Amino acid sequence: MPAYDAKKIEAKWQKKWVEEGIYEPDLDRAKKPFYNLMMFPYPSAEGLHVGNVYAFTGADIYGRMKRMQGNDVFEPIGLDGFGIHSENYALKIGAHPMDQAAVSEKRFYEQLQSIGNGFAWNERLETYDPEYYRWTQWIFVQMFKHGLAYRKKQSVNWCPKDETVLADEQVIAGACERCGTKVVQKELEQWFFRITAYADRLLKNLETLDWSEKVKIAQKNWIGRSEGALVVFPLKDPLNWPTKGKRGVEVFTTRPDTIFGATFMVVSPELAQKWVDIGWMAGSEVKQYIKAFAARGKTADDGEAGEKTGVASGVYAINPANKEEIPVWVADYVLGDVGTGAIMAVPAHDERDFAFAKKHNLPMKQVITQETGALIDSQKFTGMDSEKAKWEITKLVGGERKVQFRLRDWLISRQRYWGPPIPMVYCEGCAAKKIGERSDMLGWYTVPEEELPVALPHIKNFRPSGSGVSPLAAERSFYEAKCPRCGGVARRETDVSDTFLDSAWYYLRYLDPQNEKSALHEARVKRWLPAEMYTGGAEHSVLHLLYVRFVAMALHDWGLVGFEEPFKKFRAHGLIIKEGAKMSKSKGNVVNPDEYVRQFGADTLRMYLMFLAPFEEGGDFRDQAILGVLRFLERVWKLGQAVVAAEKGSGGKKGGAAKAVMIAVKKVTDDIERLHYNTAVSALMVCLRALEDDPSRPPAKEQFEVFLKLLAPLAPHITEELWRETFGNKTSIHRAPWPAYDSALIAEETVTLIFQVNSRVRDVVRAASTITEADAKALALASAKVQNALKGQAPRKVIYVDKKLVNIVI
Ligand code: ANZ
Ligand code: ZN
Repeated sequence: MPAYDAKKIEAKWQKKWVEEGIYEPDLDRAKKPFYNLMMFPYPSAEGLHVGNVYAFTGADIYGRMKRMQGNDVFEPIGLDGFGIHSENYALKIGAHPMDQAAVSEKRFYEQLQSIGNGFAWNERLETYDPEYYRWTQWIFVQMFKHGLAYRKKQSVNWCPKDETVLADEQVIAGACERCGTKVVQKELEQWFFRITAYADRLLKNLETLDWSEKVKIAQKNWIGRSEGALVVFPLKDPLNWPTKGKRGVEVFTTRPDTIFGATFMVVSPELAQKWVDIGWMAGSEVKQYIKAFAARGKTADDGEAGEKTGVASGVYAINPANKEEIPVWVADYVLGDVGTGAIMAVPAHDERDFAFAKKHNLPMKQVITQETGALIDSQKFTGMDSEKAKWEITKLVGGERKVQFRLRDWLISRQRYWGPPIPMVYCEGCAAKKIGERSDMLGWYTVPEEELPVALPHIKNFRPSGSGVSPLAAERSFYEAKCPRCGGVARRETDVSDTFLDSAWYYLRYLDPQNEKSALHEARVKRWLPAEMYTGGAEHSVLHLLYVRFVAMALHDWGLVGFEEPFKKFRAHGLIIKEGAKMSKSKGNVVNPDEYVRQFGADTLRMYLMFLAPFEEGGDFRDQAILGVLRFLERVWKLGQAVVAAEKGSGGKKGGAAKAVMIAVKKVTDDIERLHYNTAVSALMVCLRALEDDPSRPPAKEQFEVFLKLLAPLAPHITEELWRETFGNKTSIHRAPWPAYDSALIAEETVTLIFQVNSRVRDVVRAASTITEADAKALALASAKVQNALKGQAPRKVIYVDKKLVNIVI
């Protein structure tokens, strides 16, 4: 009997699968297209770690079952190799990012190949390929033409270590998402995408999506819709009344019903600066406070808990509801770029205002009862329900109802080297003559589409300069350009775009990566999208997953795609933990999958990883148990040989393990659908034991083949070898039909139990037909519905009718 030689088998089939193209669906004619997308990796290290393998394998198992269930599964792969992750890695090892890309590409693809996924290799793409980023730039051009890309000067998040700006989404608790360095604020002119124009739709569409709940919640909070009112508080004797315009401070509040409790106001340091400039505010204390704020920049704590610093401005306002005079303070817990940058403070009902009032001895006044939510001490509104009072009071004070979002525009420019140059040209001559492609962007022109891509040159000085400009700004041959309008000397934009733009449309390009005429293949996009399944990390909840939706909506509005939402279903995989921490290079707990593949084989590693926990939960990598999985596959191998030997002789026993196999079919099918691969593995282990139970007579071939099919998504190589070589099937097991189960056969195995409380039916459950009286009673008492009906009362008597009924008498 040949021994199980994983290494040999795996190399052989990986090669053969590609030759036979069994994972290449017909993109133009597929009848049952099933796009099984997974987030493509970025080469930010020497290679993939076990956590990455976990994610890819889990996504692949789902796709493999779908393929066997008769779908035309498309499972592409590529590299998100442009951008700061890969650039930082190159910097770290002293390589040039462009040279390193070629090295990483080879290494990553080899690794991805070695884990045996059903990838459509023909469609692979790399975001740094000029043929790819040509179209990334094209999308930028479209954004500009549609008014969704613009420049403005703004205080932006700056990472002093990476020497580049960061989008708000890339700042986690005040620190750089990538390197953990404390982020500071810098005033710079930058490119933005107007994602805020889509805030409402990005929020509303969430309801229609079958996505991981935690991702939807994160997006909802990030978009942060709040309904409230804009209310003007007149100022009393400002130092220098403006002669025109509103003589007051406008605030945004979600609680206009509490206005009678507004005992002071607070303006942000940024707004205070403006007031100082126009002479509404003076005083050295205020100026000093503003100066100190500007010097230290925004911190993670601003607007949150923490020290509530602030100073009185000496200015007073009039509460428009009760005409009382209230002081105006300056404090950094009010954010300059949120709402109007000023608030009415209601310390009795707002936590932050309460903390501030306590610290600075400011008055508090309760205006809503805790018990009934009705107004008190609010003149004619006293007694009114607070929800109703909101809009009545808004009317009284001449306010305006307003919906506000927390979402900011997407900061798209990066002062780095390794990315797609932003395809824009600036002409000073045109700007002086007040012309430009857009009236709000004088002097700015998009690079003509036929001139794309704006190629990223291989330059020597690619390191970030720290001066707030890209290294490309030092390359005359790059930035010198001709004005597309007047032909005069113009300057090319030298910033590159955010990596998240690269990954905001890659799923479209996979469908036709070599297309030289267009970014996307319309007919294929129509056939394959929106994708049936998308799998990836939850850490991208408000980054990639929001941007990719935004870009799809924009493409939809420009008439380029027919859908607004690119992914019907999204599931976030869990993380692989090692020694109590998420696997990462910086923690030094990275496990290299190669050694495991070499020692045990990809099939064993795949199954071991999937056995750890439900896919969406992740698990702890302790390699002791991996041997157990290897033994399991060796037993499968051995049994396979025995089945064939018996076929040649007297034949296997017919139908001996039929029930066990049937139960496995149902369990594995359901478990893979739910991404509970761990229990699918256990079910296969139970099934194997049943198949092995009579060592003298192996199971019938048909039964064993069903078992092999169930195992195929998890262990694609060994099953293919047994299927084709040992059993002599002509075509791949991975295209064989997924087994169906006979529910009648399974039904025999279970019984229906009715649970009653005082003879009223409260619950109906299925249980094993072998259930004992004690277990049935315990099951009944554990039922949530029964518990509800009991309302905490102890049962007086429990009546049991064998395998049919439990009646609890109270
Ligand atoms: C009075 C009030 C009373 C408020 C109360 C809340 C509770 P969301 O829902 O997150 O949008 N606010 C407005 N602009 C602000 C700024 N620039 N910086 C810090 N806080 C600001 O929050 C809206 C509420 O946050 C607003 O409603 C305002 O405080 C505060 F019992 O007004 B509220
Ligand atoms: Zn010009």
